[in-house]
Amino acid sequence: MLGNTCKSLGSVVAITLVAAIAAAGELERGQAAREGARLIAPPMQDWFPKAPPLPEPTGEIVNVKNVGELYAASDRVKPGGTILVADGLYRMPRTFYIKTDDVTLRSQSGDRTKVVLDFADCRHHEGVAVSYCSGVTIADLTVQNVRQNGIKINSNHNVDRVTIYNVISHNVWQRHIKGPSVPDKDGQPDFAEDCRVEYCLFYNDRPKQRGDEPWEDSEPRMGFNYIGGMDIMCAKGWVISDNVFTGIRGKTGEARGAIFMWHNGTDCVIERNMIIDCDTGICLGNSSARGERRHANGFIVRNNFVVRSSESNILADHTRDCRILNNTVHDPDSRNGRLLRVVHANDGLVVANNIFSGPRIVAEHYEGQIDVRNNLIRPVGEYFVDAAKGNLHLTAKAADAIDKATADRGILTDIDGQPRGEKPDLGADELAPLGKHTAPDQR
Ligand SMILES: [Ca+2]
Repeated sequence: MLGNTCKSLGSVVAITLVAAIAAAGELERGQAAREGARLIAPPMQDWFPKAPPLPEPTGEIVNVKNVGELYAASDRVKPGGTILVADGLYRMPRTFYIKTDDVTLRSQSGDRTKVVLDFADCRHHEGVAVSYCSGVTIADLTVQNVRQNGIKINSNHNVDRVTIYNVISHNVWQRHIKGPSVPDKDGQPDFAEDCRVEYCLFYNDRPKQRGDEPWEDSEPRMGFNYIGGMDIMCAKGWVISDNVFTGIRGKTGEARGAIFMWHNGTDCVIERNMIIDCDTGICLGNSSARGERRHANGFIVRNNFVVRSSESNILADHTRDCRILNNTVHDPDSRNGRLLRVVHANDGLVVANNIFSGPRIVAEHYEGQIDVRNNLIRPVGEYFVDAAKGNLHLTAKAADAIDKATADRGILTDIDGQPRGEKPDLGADELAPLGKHTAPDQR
C-alpha cells in the first residue's frame, strides 16, 4: 500500500515520509515501508477519546492520490459525494475550498495520521475553507502548518451543518477553526447552525512567536497572543465534544480560548473535551458588551477536563441561561485564580457539581441572578490519576468528590460515557467500579 503511495507522490515526498518517521522515532524505516507511514507524531494517551469509525461512504466517490487530483475533485464532486484521499503528504499550494452541499472529505484509510494536508508552502493564509454550502464533513485526516485559520467555516456565506470529525489540526497560528460573524437577517440574529466538532485533536508544538503569520508581525500589540483553538461567532445548535486541545499558547501566556464562542451563540453543547496546558480554556463570551443579545445563550458545558489554563480556565462573560456542570478543572498554581471566571451580565447561570482544583474561583461584578452551588474548590491534585499529564480521572482517594454530586437529569454519563448512577461524583469523571474501566494500579 505505501509502496504505491510513494510512487504516486514521487521520490521527494517519499524521502520526506521516511525523514518524518525517523525524526519521530515511531517506526523503523523498513516497517514504515511495509505498513504505511504515520506522517506526524501527535500527543496520544490511552485515556484520550477515541473516534468510532465512520460508516462507509455513500454517493459518488472521487478517489484522489495527489495534490492536483485533490483540487480537481473539489471542483467536480457532485452534491452528496465523497472525496476519498489516499495516504500521503499533500503539499497544498493554496486554500482548499469546499463549495458543494453534503460533500465529505476524508482519508481512505481512516487513519488521520496518514493523510496530511500541509499548508507550509501555501500562498494563502487559510487551509481548508467551506463556503456557500451545507452538510459538509471533513474527517479522518490532518491539517497542519497554516499561518492563520486552519479550517474556516465561512458562516457569513450561508454555511450550516458542517461536521469536523477525527481531524488533527497541528501548528495553526491564529485559529484552528474559525467561524466569523453572520450578518443579521431582517434585523434578527442569523446563525451558523448545527455544526459538530467531534473527536479532533488540536495542538501546537510551541507558543506562537514572531514570524508565524503576517498579521501579528505587522500588528504586534497583542504580543503574539492572537492565537486560539476554536473561535466561533453566531453558532446555534452546535455540539463540540470529545476533543483534545493541548499546547495552544501565546508568547506571553495570553492566548485566546481553546474553545471561544461569542456573538449570539445559542443552545450549544460543549462536553467531554480535554483541554491541557492551553493558556485559556473554555470561553463563553468575552468582555465586549452585546446588550440584550449576549454572547452565549442556553449553553451547556459539562463533563470537560480543563488543566492549567491560567488565563481563564472557564469563563462566562455576557451570557444568559448557561449551565456549567460536572467539569473538572485543575490549575493549582493559577496566577489569576480563575479556575472559573464569571464577569459582567450572566443571568440564569448555573455552576454546579464541578471540581475546581485550585486556589479559588472568581465571580466579580456579575449582573443578574446566578446559582453557584455544590462545587469543590481547593487544590486536590492527589485525587487524580495523573494531573501532571492532564489525566483528571478520579482515584479512590477522591473522598470529597465521590458520591458528592447532586443528581441531574442532564448528566446521565461522564467524560468516558460511563453511567453516573444514583450517587454521582463531582467533576467530569465517574469513578467506575474497580477493574471495570481503569487499571487497578491507577486507583
Ligand atoms: Ca469514568
